[in-house]
Amino acid sequence: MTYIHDTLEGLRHSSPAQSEFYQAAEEVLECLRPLLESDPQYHDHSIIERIVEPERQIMFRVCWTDDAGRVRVNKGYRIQFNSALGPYKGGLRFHASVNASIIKFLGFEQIFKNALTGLPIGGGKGGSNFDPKGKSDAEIMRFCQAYMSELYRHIGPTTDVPAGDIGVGAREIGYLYGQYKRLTGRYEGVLTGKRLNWGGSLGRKEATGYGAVYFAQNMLADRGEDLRGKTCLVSGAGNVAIYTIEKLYQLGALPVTCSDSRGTLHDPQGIDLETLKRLKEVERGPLTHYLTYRPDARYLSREDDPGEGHAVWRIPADVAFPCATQNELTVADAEALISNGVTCLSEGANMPTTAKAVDCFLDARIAYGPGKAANAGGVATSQLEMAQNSSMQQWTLEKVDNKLQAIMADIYRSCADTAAEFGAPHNLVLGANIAGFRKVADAMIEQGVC
Ligand code: NDP
Ligand code: 2IT
Repeated sequence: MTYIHDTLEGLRHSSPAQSEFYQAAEEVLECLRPLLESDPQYHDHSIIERIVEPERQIMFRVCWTDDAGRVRVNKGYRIQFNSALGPYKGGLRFHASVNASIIKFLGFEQIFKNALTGLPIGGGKGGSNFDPKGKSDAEIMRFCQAYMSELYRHIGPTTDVPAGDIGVGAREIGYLYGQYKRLTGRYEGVLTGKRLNWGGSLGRKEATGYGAVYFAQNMLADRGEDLRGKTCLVSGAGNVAIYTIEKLYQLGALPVTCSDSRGTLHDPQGIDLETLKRLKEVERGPLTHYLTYRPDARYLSREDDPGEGHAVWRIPADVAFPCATQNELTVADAEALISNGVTCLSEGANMPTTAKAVDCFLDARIAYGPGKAANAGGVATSQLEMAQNSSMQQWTLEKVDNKLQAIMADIYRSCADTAAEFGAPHNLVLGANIAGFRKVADAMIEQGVC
Protein backbone atom coordinates (compact mmCIF):
# COMPACT_ATOMS: atom_id res chain seq x y z
CA MET A 1 0.00 0.00 0.00
CA THR A 2 2.68 2.46 -1.04
CA TYR A 3 0.29 5.24 -2.00
CA ILE A 4 -0.58 5.89 1.67
CA HIS A 5 3.11 6.37 2.32
CA ASP A 6 3.48 8.42 -0.87
CA THR A 7 0.50 10.62 0.02
CA LEU A 8 1.93 11.34 3.47
CA GLU A 9 5.36 12.06 2.01
CA GLY A 10 3.75 14.31 -0.59
CA LEU A 11 2.08 16.33 2.17
CA ARG A 12 5.39 16.90 3.90
CA HIS A 13 6.76 18.42 0.70
CA SER A 14 3.72 20.38 -0.48
CA SER A 15 2.75 21.67 3.00
CA PRO A 16 6.02 21.95 4.94
CA ALA A 17 6.23 22.32 8.73
CA GLN A 18 2.68 21.20 9.58
CA SER A 19 3.40 18.60 12.26
CA GLU A 20 -0.09 18.54 13.81
CA PHE A 21 -1.65 18.06 10.37
CA TYR A 22 0.72 15.19 9.50
CA GLN A 23 -0.10 13.57 12.84
CA ALA A 24 -3.85 13.72 12.17
CA ALA A 25 -3.49 12.63 8.53
CA GLU A 26 -1.17 9.73 9.38
CA GLU A 27 -3.55 8.37 11.99
CA VAL A 28 -6.51 8.42 9.61
CA LEU A 29 -4.66 7.02 6.58
CA GLU A 30 -2.98 4.23 8.55
CA CYS A 31 -6.39 3.16 9.87
CA LEU A 32 -7.77 3.03 6.34
CA ARG A 33 -5.35 0.33 5.16
CA PRO A 34 -7.72 -2.64 5.65
CA LEU A 35 -10.60 -0.79 3.96
CA LEU A 36 -8.47 0.22 0.98
CA GLU A 37 -7.23 -3.35 0.62
CA SER A 38 -10.73 -4.79 0.59
CA ASP A 39 -12.39 -2.08 -1.54
CA PRO A 40 -10.43 -0.76 -4.56
CA GLN A 41 -12.99 1.92 -5.53
CA TYR A 42 -11.45 4.49 -3.17
CA HIS A 43 -8.09 4.09 -4.83
CA ASP A 44 -9.62 4.14 -8.31
CA HIS A 45 -11.24 7.51 -7.58
CA SER A 46 -8.08 8.99 -5.95
CA ILE A 47 -10.08 9.66 -2.80
CA ILE A 48 -7.05 9.60 -0.51
CA GLU A 49 -5.22 12.24 -2.51
CA ARG A 50 -8.38 14.36 -2.68
CA ILE A 51 -9.47 14.08 0.94
CA VAL A 52 -6.18 15.37 2.40
CA GLU A 53 -6.38 18.50 0.23
CA PRO A 54 -8.62 21.30 1.54
CA GLU A 55 -11.20 22.58 -0.94
CA ARG A 56 -10.25 26.12 0.04
CA GLN A 57 -7.98 27.86 2.57
CA ILE A 58 -8.48 31.50 3.44
CA MET A 59 -5.76 33.46 5.24
CA PHE A 60 -6.16 37.11 6.00
CA ARG A 61 -4.85 40.05 7.99
CA VAL A 62 -6.82 41.22 11.02
CA CYS A 63 -6.06 44.78 12.15
CA TRP A 64 -7.63 46.19 15.29
CA THR A 65 -6.92 48.92 17.83
CA ASP A 66 -6.13 48.15 21.47
CA ASP A 67 -7.27 50.23 24.45
CA ALA A 68 -4.05 52.26 24.33
CA GLY A 69 -4.82 53.28 20.74
CA ARG A 70 -2.11 51.10 19.22
CA VAL A 71 -2.82 49.25 16.00
CA ARG A 72 -2.39 45.51 16.40
CA VAL A 73 -2.12 42.88 13.67
CA ASN A 74 -3.07 39.20 13.77
CA LYS A 75 -3.41 36.38 11.30
CA GLY A 76 -6.92 35.12 10.48
CA TYR A 77 -7.75 31.68 9.05
CA ARG A 78 -10.72 29.76 7.71
CA ILE A 79 -10.20 26.39 6.13
CA GLN A 80 -13.07 24.94 4.10
CA PHE A 81 -11.90 21.36 3.99
CA ASN A 82 -14.64 19.17 2.61
CA SER A 83 -18.25 19.85 1.58
CA ALA A 84 -19.28 16.39 0.35
CA LEU A 85 -21.82 15.94 3.15
CA GLY A 86 -23.04 19.49 3.68
CA PRO A 87 -22.01 23.08 4.34
CA TYR A 88 -18.60 23.48 5.98
CA LYS A 89 -19.07 23.33 9.76
CA GLY A 90 -16.55 23.76 12.54
CA GLY A 91 -15.36 26.11 15.22
CA LEU A 92 -13.10 29.14 15.45
CA ARG A 93 -10.09 29.05 17.78
CA PHE A 94 -8.53 32.22 19.18
CA HIS A 95 -5.27 31.32 20.91
CA ALA A 96 -1.69 32.57 20.71
CA SER A 97 -0.49 29.14 19.50
CA VAL A 98 -2.76 29.06 16.41
CA ASN A 99 -0.99 28.55 13.07
CA ALA A 100 -1.79 27.03 9.68
CA SER A 101 -0.92 23.50 10.85
CA ILE A 102 -3.24 23.62 13.87
CA ILE A 103 -6.18 24.97 11.87
CA LYS A 104 -5.55 22.36 9.18
CA PHE A 105 -5.43 19.41 11.58
CA LEU A 106 -8.61 20.63 13.27
CA GLY A 107 -10.36 21.05 9.90
CA PHE A 108 -9.25 17.58 8.79
CA GLU A 109 -10.50 15.91 11.98
CA GLN A 110 -13.77 17.81 11.63
CA ILE A 111 -14.55 16.10 8.28
CA PHE A 112 -14.72 12.65 9.87
CA LYS A 113 -16.26 13.83 13.14
CA ASN A 114 -19.09 15.56 11.31
CA ALA A 115 -19.63 12.49 9.12
CA LEU A 116 -19.91 10.31 12.24
CA THR A 117 -22.79 12.44 13.58
CA GLY A 118 -24.89 11.24 10.64
CA LEU A 119 -25.98 14.85 10.04
CA PRO A 120 -25.55 16.83 6.78
CA ILE A 121 -22.45 18.85 7.64
CA GLY A 122 -19.08 19.14 5.90
CA GLY A 123 -15.77 19.90 7.62
CA GLY A 124 -14.16 23.30 8.28
CA LYS A 125 -12.28 25.23 10.93
CA GLY A 126 -10.90 28.69 11.52
CA GLY A 127 -9.34 31.01 14.01
CA SER A 128 -6.57 33.42 14.76
CA ASN A 129 -3.33 33.71 16.70
CA PHE A 130 -5.04 36.51 18.66
CA ASP A 131 -4.41 35.93 22.39
CA PRO A 132 -7.55 36.76 24.40
CA LYS A 133 -5.65 36.55 27.72
CA GLY A 134 -5.55 39.90 29.51
CA LYS A 135 -7.66 41.67 26.88
CA SER A 136 -10.50 43.97 27.91
CA ASP A 137 -14.05 43.29 26.81
CA ALA A 138 -13.84 46.24 24.40
CA GLU A 139 -10.65 44.82 22.85
CA ILE A 140 -12.29 41.42 22.40
CA MET A 141 -15.21 43.14 20.67
CA ARG A 142 -12.98 45.16 18.33
CA PHE A 143 -10.95 42.10 17.46
CA CYS A 144 -14.09 40.05 16.70
CA GLN A 145 -15.47 42.85 14.53
CA ALA A 146 -12.20 43.12 12.61
CA TYR A 147 -12.02 39.35 12.14
CA MET A 148 -15.61 39.20 10.83
CA SER A 149 -15.00 42.15 8.51
CA GLU A 150 -13.10 39.74 6.29
CA LEU A 151 -14.73 36.41 7.20
CA TYR A 152 -18.31 37.50 6.39
CA ARG A 153 -17.75 37.29 2.63
CA HIS A 154 -16.80 33.59 2.86
CA ILE A 155 -19.58 32.23 5.10
CA GLY A 156 -23.35 31.80 5.09
CA PRO A 157 -26.07 29.57 6.58
CA THR A 158 -25.94 27.12 3.64
CA THR A 159 -22.22 27.46 2.78
CA ASP A 160 -20.08 27.66 5.93
CA VAL A 161 -21.26 27.94 9.54
CA PRO A 162 -18.55 28.67 12.15
CA ALA A 163 -18.95 28.17 15.92
CA GLY A 164 -16.74 28.33 19.04
CA ASP A 165 -13.60 26.48 20.10
CA ILE A 166 -10.73 27.47 22.42
CA GLY A 167 -11.02 31.18 23.25
CA VAL A 168 -14.36 31.56 21.47
CA GLY A 169 -17.55 31.22 23.51
CA ALA A 170 -20.96 32.91 23.53
CA ARG A 171 -19.47 36.37 24.15
CA GLU A 172 -17.25 36.21 21.06
CA ILE A 173 -19.99 34.59 18.95
CA GLY A 174 -22.19 37.57 19.91
CA TYR A 175 -19.67 40.14 18.71
CA LEU A 176 -19.00 38.15 15.53
CA TYR A 177 -22.74 37.81 14.85
CA GLY A 178 -23.40 41.51 15.41
CA GLN A 179 -20.73 42.43 12.88
CA TYR A 180 -22.00 39.89 10.32
CA LYS A 181 -25.47 41.39 10.67
CA ARG A 182 -24.14 44.92 10.30
CA LEU A 183 -22.24 44.02 7.13
CA THR A 184 -24.88 41.88 5.41
CA GLY A 185 -28.16 43.10 6.87
CA ARG A 186 -29.17 39.47 7.36
CA TYR A 187 -30.43 37.82 10.55
CA GLU A 188 -29.77 34.15 9.87
CA GLY A 189 -28.14 31.01 11.22
CA VAL A 190 -24.62 31.78 10.05
CA LEU A 191 -22.99 30.99 13.40
CA THR A 192 -23.84 28.47 16.11
CA GLY A 193 -23.25 28.70 19.84
CA LYS A 194 -25.38 31.85 19.93
CA ARG A 195 -27.04 32.99 23.14
CA LEU A 196 -30.54 31.69 23.76
CA ASN A 197 -32.40 34.97 23.29
CA TRP A 198 -31.11 35.57 19.74
CA GLY A 199 -31.16 32.21 18.02
CA GLY A 200 -29.09 29.88 20.18
CA SER A 201 -30.13 26.33 21.02
CA LEU A 202 -30.82 25.07 24.50
CA GLY A 203 -28.17 22.49 25.34
CA ARG A 204 -25.47 23.71 22.89
CA LYS A 205 -23.24 25.17 25.62
CA GLU A 206 -23.33 21.87 27.51
CA ALA A 207 -23.26 19.55 24.49
CA THR A 208 -19.57 18.76 24.00
CA GLY A 209 -18.92 17.89 27.64
CA TYR A 210 -22.22 16.05 28.08
CA GLY A 211 -21.58 14.18 24.83
CA ALA A 212 -18.09 13.06 25.93
CA VAL A 213 -19.63 11.63 29.10
CA TYR A 214 -22.44 9.93 27.16
CA PHE A 215 -19.76 8.39 24.95
CA ALA A 216 -17.93 7.05 28.02
CA GLN A 217 -21.25 5.71 29.32
CA ASN A 218 -21.75 3.79 26.07
CA MET A 219 -18.21 2.38 26.12
CA LEU A 220 -18.59 1.28 29.74
CA ALA A 221 -22.06 -0.21 29.19
CA ASP A 222 -20.59 -2.51 26.53
CA ARG A 223 -18.24 -3.79 29.23
CA GLY A 224 -21.03 -4.24 31.76
CA GLU A 225 -20.02 -1.16 33.77
CA ASP A 226 -21.29 2.37 34.43
CA LEU A 227 -20.00 5.67 35.78
CA ARG A 228 -21.70 5.54 39.17
CA GLY A 229 -19.15 5.80 41.98
CA LYS A 230 -16.19 6.17 39.60
CA THR A 231 -13.44 8.69 40.36
CA CYS A 232 -12.75 10.77 37.26
CA LEU A 233 -9.92 13.00 36.03
CA VAL A 234 -10.77 15.97 33.84
CA SER A 235 -8.20 18.30 32.25
CA GLY A 236 -8.91 21.84 31.07
CA ALA A 237 -11.17 24.33 32.80
CA GLY A 238 -13.08 25.76 29.86
CA ASN A 239 -16.40 25.03 28.21
CA VAL A 240 -15.81 21.34 27.56
CA ALA A 241 -14.25 20.58 30.96
CA ILE A 242 -16.98 22.37 32.94
CA TYR A 243 -19.88 20.52 31.30
CA THR A 244 -18.03 17.20 31.44
CA ILE A 245 -17.80 17.73 35.20
CA GLU A 246 -21.49 18.71 35.42
CA LYS A 247 -22.68 15.58 33.62
CA LEU A 248 -20.35 13.34 35.66
CA TYR A 249 -22.00 14.57 38.87
CA GLN A 250 -25.45 13.99 37.35
CA LEU A 251 -24.49 10.38 36.66
CA GLY A 252 -23.12 9.73 40.14
CA ALA A 253 -19.39 9.94 39.38
CA LEU A 254 -16.79 11.98 41.28
CA PRO A 255 -14.67 14.37 39.16
CA VAL A 256 -11.65 15.34 41.26
CA THR A 257 -9.52 17.44 38.90
CA CYS A 258 -9.48 20.14 36.29
CA SER A 259 -6.51 22.07 34.89
CA ASP A 260 -5.32 25.05 32.89
CA SER A 261 -2.14 25.92 31.03
CA ARG A 262 -0.33 26.63 34.30
CA GLY A 263 -1.18 23.54 36.32
CA THR A 264 -3.63 21.08 37.85
CA LEU A 265 -6.31 21.59 40.46
CA HIS A 266 -6.95 18.52 42.64
CA ASP A 267 -9.94 18.54 44.96
CA PRO A 268 -10.30 15.03 46.44
CA GLN A 269 -13.82 15.86 47.71
CA GLY A 270 -14.87 16.56 44.14
CA ILE A 271 -14.48 19.76 42.10
CA ASP A 272 -16.94 22.40 43.34
CA LEU A 273 -18.84 23.08 40.13
CA GLU A 274 -20.49 26.34 41.12
CA THR A 275 -17.13 27.81 42.16
CA LEU A 276 -15.52 26.65 38.92
CA LYS A 277 -18.32 28.15 36.82
CA ARG A 278 -18.15 31.45 38.69
CA LEU A 279 -14.36 31.64 38.25
CA LYS A 280 -14.30 30.73 34.58
CA GLU A 281 -17.64 31.87 33.14
CA VAL A 282 -18.19 35.07 35.15
CA GLU A 283 -14.89 36.32 36.61
CA ARG A 284 -12.69 34.80 33.86
CA GLY A 285 -9.90 34.59 36.44
CA PRO A 286 -7.08 32.06 36.98
CA LEU A 287 -7.82 28.62 38.40
CA THR A 288 -5.61 29.29 41.43
CA HIS A 289 -8.39 31.54 42.81
CA TYR A 290 -10.34 28.34 43.50
CA LEU A 291 -8.11 27.77 46.54
CA THR A 292 -9.53 30.85 48.30
CA TYR A 293 -12.97 29.16 48.26
CA ARG A 294 -11.78 25.58 48.85
CA PRO A 295 -8.57 25.66 50.94
CA ASP A 296 -8.42 21.85 51.16
CA ALA A 297 -7.84 21.56 47.42
CA ARG A 298 -4.32 21.83 45.98
CA TYR A 299 -2.94 23.42 42.84
CA LEU A 300 0.00 21.56 41.30
CA SER A 301 1.84 24.18 39.29
CA ARG A 302 3.51 23.06 36.05
CA GLU A 303 6.50 25.23 36.89
CA ASP A 304 7.23 23.05 39.93
CA ASP A 305 6.88 19.90 37.85
CA PRO A 306 9.13 20.19 34.79
CA GLY A 307 9.11 16.42 34.05
CA GLU A 308 7.76 14.73 30.93
CA GLY A 309 4.21 14.08 32.02
CA HIS A 310 1.41 16.17 33.51
CA ALA A 311 0.36 16.04 37.15
CA VAL A 312 -3.32 15.66 36.28
CA TRP A 313 -2.75 12.19 34.80
CA ARG A 314 -0.77 10.90 37.79
CA ILE A 315 -3.72 11.11 40.21
CA PRO A 316 -5.28 7.68 40.80
CA ALA A 317 -8.73 7.36 39.18
CA ASP A 318 -11.02 5.07 37.16
CA VAL A 319 -11.91 7.19 34.12
CA ALA A 320 -10.17 10.11 32.37
CA PHE A 321 -11.46 12.98 30.19
CA PRO A 322 -8.78 15.10 28.48
CA CYS A 323 -10.62 18.37 27.70
CA ALA A 324 -7.88 20.99 27.18
CA THR A 325 -5.89 20.85 23.94
CA GLN A 326 -3.94 18.77 21.40
CA ASN A 327 -1.07 16.54 22.54
CA GLU A 328 -1.67 17.27 26.21
CA LEU A 329 -1.37 13.56 27.07
CA THR A 330 1.97 11.87 26.40
CA VAL A 331 3.35 8.32 26.73
CA ALA A 332 4.49 9.08 30.30
CA ASP A 333 0.93 10.19 31.10
CA ALA A 334 -0.61 7.12 29.44
CA GLU A 335 1.69 4.83 31.41
CA ALA A 336 0.78 6.59 34.66
CA LEU A 337 -2.96 6.29 33.92
CA ILE A 338 -2.71 2.62 32.98
CA SER A 339 -0.60 1.68 36.00
CA ASN A 340 -3.09 3.48 38.25
CA GLY A 341 -5.86 1.31 36.84
CA VAL A 342 -7.80 3.67 34.55
CA THR A 343 -10.20 1.54 32.50
CA CYS A 344 -11.81 4.16 30.28
CA LEU A 345 -10.78 7.42 28.57
CA SER A 346 -13.04 9.68 26.54
CA GLU A 347 -11.56 12.65 24.66
CA GLY A 348 -13.42 15.93 25.03
CA ALA A 349 -10.56 17.79 23.32
CA ASN A 350 -9.36 17.39 19.73
CA MET A 351 -6.36 15.02 19.40
CA PRO A 352 -5.32 15.45 23.06
CA THR A 353 -3.33 12.19 23.03
CA THR A 354 -0.02 11.85 21.20
CA ALA A 355 0.17 9.07 18.61
CA LYS A 356 2.43 6.88 20.78
CA ALA A 357 0.20 7.38 23.82
CA VAL A 358 -2.82 6.24 21.76
CA ASP A 359 -0.92 3.00 21.05
CA CYS A 360 -0.37 2.52 24.80
CA PHE A 361 -4.13 2.71 25.43
CA LEU A 362 -4.96 0.38 22.54
CA ASP A 363 -2.30 -2.14 23.67
CA ALA A 364 -3.64 -2.00 27.24
CA ARG A 365 -7.17 -2.69 25.87
CA ILE A 366 -8.76 0.07 27.93
CA ALA A 367 -11.99 1.60 26.58
CA TYR A 368 -10.51 4.45 24.56
CA GLY A 369 -12.83 6.94 22.83
CA PRO A 370 -11.00 9.12 20.26
CA GLY A 371 -11.96 12.80 20.07
CA LYS A 372 -13.49 12.71 16.62
CA ALA A 373 -16.12 10.35 18.02
CA ALA A 374 -16.28 11.26 21.72
CA ASN A 375 -16.48 15.06 21.36
CA ALA A 376 -18.83 15.10 18.35
CA GLY A 377 -21.77 16.06 20.58
CA GLY A 378 -20.83 19.74 20.30
CA VAL A 379 -20.93 19.97 16.54
CA ALA A 380 -23.96 17.67 16.39
CA THR A 381 -25.89 20.06 18.63
CA SER A 382 -24.65 22.94 16.47
CA GLN A 383 -26.38 21.24 13.57
CA LEU A 384 -29.53 21.01 15.71
CA GLU A 385 -29.18 24.78 16.24
CA MET A 386 -28.98 25.23 12.44
CA ALA A 387 -32.13 23.12 12.01
CA GLN A 388 -33.99 25.25 14.58
CA ASN A 389 -32.80 28.50 12.94
CA SER A 390 -33.82 27.50 9.45
CA SER A 391 -37.28 26.41 10.60
CA MET A 392 -37.62 29.43 12.93
CA GLN A 393 -38.26 27.23 15.95
CA GLN A 394 -36.79 26.70 19.39
CA TRP A 395 -36.85 23.20 20.76
CA THR A 396 -37.01 22.26 24.46
CA LEU A 397 -33.88 21.24 26.34
CA GLU A 398 -35.36 17.78 26.75
CA LYS A 399 -35.77 17.37 23.00
CA VAL A 400 -32.22 18.54 22.28
CA ASP A 401 -30.69 16.39 25.01
CA ASN A 402 -32.63 13.29 23.91
CA LYS A 403 -31.35 13.81 20.37
CA LEU A 404 -27.79 14.31 21.68
CA GLN A 405 -27.95 11.07 23.69
CA ALA A 406 -29.25 9.18 20.66
CA ILE A 407 -26.54 10.66 18.40
CA MET A 408 -23.75 9.72 20.84
CA ALA A 409 -25.12 6.17 21.15
CA ASP A 410 -25.28 5.91 17.34
CA ILE A 411 -21.71 7.18 16.95
CA TYR A 412 -20.48 4.67 19.50
CA ARG A 413 -22.37 1.84 17.80
CA SER A 414 -21.07 2.73 14.35
CA CYS A 415 -17.44 2.94 15.62
CA ALA A 416 -17.72 -0.33 17.54
CA ASP A 417 -19.47 -2.19 14.70
CA THR A 418 -16.96 -0.95 12.13
CA ALA A 419 -14.05 -1.92 14.39
CA ALA A 420 -15.55 -5.41 14.74
CA GLU A 421 -16.13 -5.64 10.95
CA PHE A 422 -12.38 -5.14 10.46
CA GLY A 423 -11.40 -7.67 13.11
CA ALA A 424 -10.34 -5.25 15.88
CA PRO A 425 -13.40 -4.88 18.13
CA HIS A 426 -11.54 -2.98 20.86
CA ASN A 427 -10.09 -0.39 18.44
CA LEU A 428 -12.47 2.58 18.25
CA VAL A 429 -9.77 4.67 16.54
CA LEU A 430 -9.91 2.31 13.58
CA GLY A 431 -13.70 2.14 13.80
CA ALA A 432 -14.16 5.93 13.92
CA ASN A 433 -11.77 6.62 11.06
CA ILE A 434 -13.17 3.98 8.72
CA ALA A 435 -16.83 4.72 9.54
CA GLY A 436 -16.35 8.50 9.09
CA PHE A 437 -14.23 8.12 5.97
CA ARG A 438 -16.64 5.75 4.21
CA LYS A 439 -19.52 8.22 4.45
CA VAL A 440 -17.50 11.10 3.05
CA ALA A 441 -15.70 9.05 0.40
CA ASP A 442 -18.90 7.46 -0.92
CA ALA A 443 -20.50 10.92 -1.26
CA MET A 444 -17.38 12.21 -3.06
CA ILE A 445 -17.52 9.37 -5.56
CA GLU A 446 -21.24 9.88 -6.17
CA GLN A 447 -20.71 13.63 -6.71
CA GLY A 448 -18.03 13.09 -9.36
CA VAL A 449 -14.65 14.72 -9.78
CA CYS A 450 -14.83 18.14 -8.12
P1 NDP B 1 -11.93 26.93 26.31
O1 NDP B 1 -11.23 28.09 25.72
O2 NDP B 1 -13.28 27.14 26.91
O3 NDP B 1 -11.02 26.23 27.39
C1 NDP B 1 -9.75 25.73 27.05
C2 NDP B 1 -9.10 25.16 28.29
O4 NDP B 1 -7.96 24.42 27.88
C3 NDP B 1 -8.63 26.21 29.25
O5 NDP B 1 -8.71 25.72 30.55
C4 NDP B 1 -7.19 26.43 28.83
O6 NDP B 1 -6.34 26.90 29.89
C5 NDP B 1 -6.78 25.03 28.43
N1 NDP B 1 -5.75 25.13 27.39
C6 NDP B 1 -5.87 25.70 26.18
N2 NDP B 1 -4.73 25.64 25.51
C7 NDP B 1 -3.87 25.04 26.32
C8 NDP B 1 -2.51 24.67 26.18
N3 NDP B 1 -1.81 24.94 25.07
N4 NDP B 1 -1.94 24.02 27.24
C9 NDP B 1 -2.67 23.75 28.35
N5 NDP B 1 -3.96 24.08 28.54
C10 NDP B 1 -4.54 24.70 27.53
O7 NDP B 1 -12.01 25.85 25.12
P2 NDP B 1 -12.99 24.58 25.00
O8 NDP B 1 -13.30 24.02 26.32
O9 NDP B 1 -14.09 24.97 24.08
O10 NDP B 1 -12.07 23.57 24.17
C11 NDP B 1 -11.24 22.59 24.80
C12 NDP B 1 -10.92 21.49 23.80
O11 NDP B 1 -12.13 20.89 23.34
C13 NDP B 1 -10.16 21.93 22.54
O12 NDP B 1 -9.32 20.89 22.13
C14 NDP B 1 -11.29 22.09 21.51
O13 NDP B 1 -10.81 21.98 20.21
C15 NDP B 1 -12.17 20.91 21.91
N6 NDP B 1 -13.56 20.95 21.47
C16 NDP B 1 -14.37 22.01 21.79
C17 NDP B 1 -15.69 21.99 21.39
C18 NDP B 1 -16.63 23.08 21.79
O14 NDP B 1 -17.83 22.93 21.50
N7 NDP B 1 -16.20 24.14 22.44
C19 NDP B 1 -16.24 20.89 20.58
C20 NDP B 1 -15.32 19.79 20.37
C21 NDP B 1 -14.03 19.84 20.79
P3 NDP B 1 -5.87 28.45 29.92
O15 NDP B 1 -7.11 29.21 30.27
O16 NDP B 1 -4.80 28.52 30.93
O17 NDP B 1 -5.39 28.75 28.53
O1 2IT C 1 -14.16 20.86 17.44
C1 2IT C 1 -15.40 21.03 17.36
O2 2IT C 1 -16.15 20.12 16.99
C2 2IT C 1 -15.94 22.34 17.73
N1 2IT C 1 -15.18 23.20 18.15
C3 2IT C 1 -17.41 22.61 17.57
C4 2IT C 1 -17.74 22.92 16.15
C5 2IT C 1 -19.15 23.40 15.90
O3 2IT C 1 -19.40 23.77 14.75
O4 2IT C 1 -19.98 23.40 16.81
